Amino acid sequence: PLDKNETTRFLGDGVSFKAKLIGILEVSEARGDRMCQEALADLKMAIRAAGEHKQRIIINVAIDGLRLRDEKTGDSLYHHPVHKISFIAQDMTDSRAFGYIFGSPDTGHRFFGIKTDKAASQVVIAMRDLFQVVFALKKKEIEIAKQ
Ligand code: I3P
Repeated sequence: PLDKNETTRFLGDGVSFKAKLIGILEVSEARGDRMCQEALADLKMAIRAAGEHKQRIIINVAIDGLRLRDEKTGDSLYHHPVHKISFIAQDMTDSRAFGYIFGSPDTGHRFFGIKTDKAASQVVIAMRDLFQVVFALKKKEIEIAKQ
């Protein structure tokens, strides 16, 4: 069922979170928790080895997908429609980190590693809620098209 209040949360810019981009890594599969845990660990090691600060970003969780913006400029860095996000993983060793896989069999799959300002579970839950809203909207669209 399509919940009005739930849907409203995700309109426009949707729900926003402060975060930092740990890094991006090409991965071989669309899903898999082990692979994601390894990707997170590798990305964290790489940024530490480089001695660089992670880029500060804003994550917008919205109907048209996830948008990662540079916190300072507001510039959109990445836009990830929901239907091409295949997996989400919370960092098992860090309550403030998570990542997700974006892509398709044609373009390949990329893992986005993110460090959150507050608990990563807040973002993960918002993404799961969004997926349900988008699914319910799609279902409704199909029902209307059938009439
Ligand atoms: C910082 C500290 C922060 C970390 C920051 C580090 O190191 O580890 O916790 O922010 O990362 O620079 P230091 O204590 O030596 O200053 P996060 O917890 O958000 O990762 P950053 O430089 O990539 O922002």
